[in-house]
Amino acid sequence: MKKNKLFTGLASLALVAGLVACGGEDDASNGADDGANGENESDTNGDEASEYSSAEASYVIEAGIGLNNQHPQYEGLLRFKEIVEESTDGDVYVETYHSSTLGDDRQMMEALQLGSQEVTIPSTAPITNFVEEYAILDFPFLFPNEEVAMEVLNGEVGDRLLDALEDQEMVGLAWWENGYRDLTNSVQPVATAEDFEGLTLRTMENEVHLEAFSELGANPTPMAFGELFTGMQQGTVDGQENPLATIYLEGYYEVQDHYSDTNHVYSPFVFLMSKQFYDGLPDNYQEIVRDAAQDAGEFQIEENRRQNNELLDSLIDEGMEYTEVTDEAREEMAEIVQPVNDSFAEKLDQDFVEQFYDAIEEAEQNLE
Ligand code: TK8
Repeated sequence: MKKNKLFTGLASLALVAGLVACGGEDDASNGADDGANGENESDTNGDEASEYSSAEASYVIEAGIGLNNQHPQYEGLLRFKEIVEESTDGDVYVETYHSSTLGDDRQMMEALQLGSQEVTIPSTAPITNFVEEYAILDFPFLFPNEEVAMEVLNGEVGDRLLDALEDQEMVGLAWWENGYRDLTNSVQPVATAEDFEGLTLRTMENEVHLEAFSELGANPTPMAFGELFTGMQQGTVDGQENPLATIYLEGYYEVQDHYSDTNHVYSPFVFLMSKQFYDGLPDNYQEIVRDAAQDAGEFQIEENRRQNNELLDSLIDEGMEYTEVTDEAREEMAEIVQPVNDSFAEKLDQDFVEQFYDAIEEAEQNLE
């Protein structure tokens, strides 16, 4: 990725300033108790405290995410806002919206294409509806760990995936991280592949996920993230799968009984900007938003991993029953869904698939 030294320097200065300014803000680790859906109601969408204002800015970025304001993704977005506003002395202003108020991942991407919204940070799964190569990221049990995943995404194949977004009127500025996905449900403890049988599970809007969960014997139902809490509450679905931080911070323990650390698929986020908007920015501002997305992403990834690793006890405290999934059980699940991976891999560009698998192998060796 191209980097301009001057602006990288500016961005990291702003980052330090941001760290200081940030102290004492929302405490994400215990915020989930604040609202029925894990939200902190006192926080107004679009209007986060800032010394700058949209009225004085030449460019206003409307940035929306699906998760609530307790999630590290929102903290990362606030970091992006700080860096961009400080680096441009308020000439680029960022309005931040959480909890799907601007729409769900897919709708927000469509708004980016139209140029009616400037930024969103979706999970990659719904991107397959725009660029089919993204399907490879949804293959269950593909990446052995988060470090390998990030090494691959930040390398050549990852760049190739980001570049492919331009034909879809979007610019991919950086990889962020959602994390390994785990299962929750209200019917039965799930410890092995057999336990998926008959469960109605909400999945993201993605063919690989639909087929993989069918293969495991579940009844997958694609549903927008914003409808999920109500879907579980009303019993439209028995369960869902998301990383631990989401499960806890969105308050799913209020409507779900069982949690299993299936770790069945690694889920990246990608920081997207409307191409129309990006192309209209002067070169130095393009550098600033690019570096800010990258730097804020590094912070987001660190915070996200910390919470994904630490929140299990809190989830149990809230009354969820934890079922441990053994490596052996994961291997059995992986074997069952392998034909799904293989059949999707056949449909994709073969050079790309090969390049992708090679990159995983190489990253594993480098990180050994
Ligand atoms: C939030 C989504 C969410 C994803 C999902 O907009 O839909 O389950 O995991 O994080 O991107």
